[in-house]
Amino acid sequence: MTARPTRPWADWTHVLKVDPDRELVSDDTFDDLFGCGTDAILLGGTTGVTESKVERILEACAAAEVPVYQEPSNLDNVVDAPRVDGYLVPTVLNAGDPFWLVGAHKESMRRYPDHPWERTTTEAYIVLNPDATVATYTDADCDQTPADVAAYARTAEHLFGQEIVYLEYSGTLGDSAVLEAASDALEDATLFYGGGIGSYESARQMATLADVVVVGDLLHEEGVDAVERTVEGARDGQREND
Ligand code: 1GP
Repeated sequence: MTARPTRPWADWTHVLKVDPDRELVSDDTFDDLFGCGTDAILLGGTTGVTESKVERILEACAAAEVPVYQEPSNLDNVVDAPRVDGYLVPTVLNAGDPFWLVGAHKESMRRYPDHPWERTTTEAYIVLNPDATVATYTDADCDQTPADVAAYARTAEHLFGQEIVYLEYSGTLGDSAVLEAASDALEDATLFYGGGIGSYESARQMATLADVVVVGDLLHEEGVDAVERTVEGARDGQREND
């Protein structure tokens, strides 16, 4: 068996988050999606994701060369399949409900003792859009200054050993001062940014500060061509970042 790379996300610039509970726009196919230039596909959504919906997409991914990761949103939709290159499991640092910080994780250890833990990593989420479903779901305290977010980022990296810190503005474009504070605070951890990326320019802008930009809604609302423009923007932003 070929060894899987360690920390592959350190080489990513753009991730496409596919919500198994949502459809592609008409005319788009999964083959279009796999050819859009993204570095990885992340299967995840906050609500309505079931095992069978994830499996349907994994079947479509069978021949795709792009890496496919699952980001399970609850205990009921973890799919253990060889096609899944890895599992990125959110832990929400600013969750009001500790279930989303550690409780769900403990239950997953109880329920899935034989899960492929060797290809499973946590992502330290900081949820920052109070109007997002994920904020309601986790009862997140989104009232965070740039200094707070920097402190969370350092906590994640230095105390909790997190390899990925994820600023989550799902549904809206985030505050670049907050993103910059997180970027400055981190040493080796990879900074993911997600939320409201809808154009070449917004992807470029966020990729000048984040290591990886995550695009979600755009795929389901405007389609693969629009996502391709964000891949170009992210690559250009990353070059400015280097
Ligand atoms: C959502 O961070 C991702 O979890 C991407 O956000 O859907 O707003 O692009 P959008």
